[in-house]
Amino acid sequence: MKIYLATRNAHKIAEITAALPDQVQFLSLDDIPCTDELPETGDTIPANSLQKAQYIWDNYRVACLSDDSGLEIEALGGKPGVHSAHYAGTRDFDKNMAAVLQEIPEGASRRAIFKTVMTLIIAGEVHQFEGTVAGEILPAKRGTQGFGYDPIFLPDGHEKTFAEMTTTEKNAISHRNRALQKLIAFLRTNTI
Ligand code: ITT
Repeated sequence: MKIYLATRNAHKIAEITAALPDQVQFLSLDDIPCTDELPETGDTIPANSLQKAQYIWDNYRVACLSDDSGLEIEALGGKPGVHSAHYAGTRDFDKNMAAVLQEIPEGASRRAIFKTVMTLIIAGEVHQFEGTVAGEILPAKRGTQGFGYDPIFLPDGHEKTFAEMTTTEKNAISHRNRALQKLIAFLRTNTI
């Protein structure tokens, strides 16, 4: 089956396509073609995820999958959360990491979770899948791979940050892949 991926984030596309089974043909928004900016005005990650997929379904009536993700830091009351992409006012990953590192109070918990909510719309029916991974926020960046907050996130039980891992290593444990595995199980039993 064909699923259009409702995202403009090339890093997400790489991680998702690496994990999707062969029976699923992944297509991009350019294949529709759709050049519109996807709406993301919700207050929560699930709401934003739904908004992006619903926009594609409503306008193009194609099976689609969106991914809305964020980093929730305990000491910051769950921020940056739904605002992860533009936390410091821009999409600059270094500025966003610097902002959260500066805001975590001295001596406070450094516990955090990465969360992904994927929304699949097939034949107008909405299905959501959530994946999370817990870890610690390091005081300084480590590693150059991945994207976003990967250099400051050390997943529990691992010695490497997400930015020190290959895509395969990150995919084995990531929030995104945990959501994807639920999606794949759903597709296996329901549509493909
Ligand atoms: P689309 O809406 O087009 O999918 P986006 O980059 O705007 O792309 P989000 O709204 O979901 O995506 O924002 C997620 C932000 O959270 C992203 O820009 C990163 O800063 C961060 N993020 C999400 N997943 C991440 C991951 O696996 N590793 C590191 N940071 C991540």
